[in-house]
Amino acid sequence: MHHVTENYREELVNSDLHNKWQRDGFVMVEEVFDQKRTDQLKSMCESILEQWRICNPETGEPGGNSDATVMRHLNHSGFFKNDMSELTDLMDAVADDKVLEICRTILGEEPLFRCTSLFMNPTQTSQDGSWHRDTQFTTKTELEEKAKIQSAKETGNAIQLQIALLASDDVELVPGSHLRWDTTEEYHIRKADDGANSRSNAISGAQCIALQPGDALAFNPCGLHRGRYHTDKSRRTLMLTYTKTSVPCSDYFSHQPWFLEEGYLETLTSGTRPFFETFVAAYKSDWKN
Ligand SMILES: O=C(O)CCC(=O)C(=O)O
Ligand SMILES: [Fe+2]
Repeated sequence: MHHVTENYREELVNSDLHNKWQRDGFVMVEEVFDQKRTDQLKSMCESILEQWRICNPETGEPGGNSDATVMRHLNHSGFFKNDMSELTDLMDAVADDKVLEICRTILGEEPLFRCTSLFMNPTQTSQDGSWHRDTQFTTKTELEEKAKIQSAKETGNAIQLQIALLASDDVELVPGSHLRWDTTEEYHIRKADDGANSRSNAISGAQCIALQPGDALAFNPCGLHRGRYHTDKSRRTLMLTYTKTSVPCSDYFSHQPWFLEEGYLETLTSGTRPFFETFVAAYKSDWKN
C-alpha cells in the first residue's frame, strides 16, 4: 500500500514538472546534486577550464582568453590524460538517474545525449548577454525559424540543463516564449538593427532564475533567453544538453569522435555506458571525416 502511495505521489510531481515545462519552457529543480558531488564537479570543471585556456584539445590552440564565457566538450578525452576516473565521474553526472528522469519526464521520451558545456564569468570585460532563441543560429531564414519553433510544439525537442556549481542567477528567460513568435518589442531587441539592441535590459516579463549550487535549471532553447557575464560575479555552471532520441541533431555539438578512441567507453561505468553507446550509434556515421 505504502509503495502505491509513493508511486502516485511521484507521478503527481512528474506531471506537475511536465506541465510547467510545457507552459513556461523551463523548470527548476532544487538540489539535484548534493554539496559533496557539486563540489567534486566544480573542482573537476575548474581543472578542465584551466587546461582549456592553455590548450583546447579540439584545436591544439588556447581555448579562450579572459573574456571567454563558455567552453564546450568538457568530456573530450584530451582533458583526462592523467586521470580517467574524472571522466567517469563527469559522465556519471551526465547520465545520472535523477537528471535523466527529469529529461524523460519533460520530453515525454528517452533523452539522447548531445553535449557538455561550461559557462564561466569573464575576468576582464563585463557584459549582459544577447537575447536570443537558439533557433536563430540553426536556420537561414525567419520563415524557417518560425517553422522550427512551431514544429517543436509545447514540449520542444531539446533541453539545456544547467547545473549551478556556484550560486547563480545569470540566466534570464521569457516564460512561455517558446510557444510563440516575438512580440514587436521582443523582435526589436532580439533581431532588429542587426542585433544592436540585443543586450537590452528592457524586455517585458523576463525572469532571472536563481540557483543554489547543485540546483538545476532546464530550459527549452526555442524560448527567448540570455546569460549574464559579469567579472565581479563568479560563475561556474555546467550545462548538459539533450535532445529527444527521436529528433537527433548532427552538428558541432554532437561531433565527438573521441568516443571511438580505445578505452573511452570502457572508462564509463556499466550503468551509464549504454546511454553513451546510444549516442555513439546515433552519430558515429557523421564522425568519419
Ligand atoms: O547560460 C548562459 O549564459 C546562456 C545559455 C544559452 O544561451 C544556451 O545555452 O543556449
Ligand atoms: Fe542560447
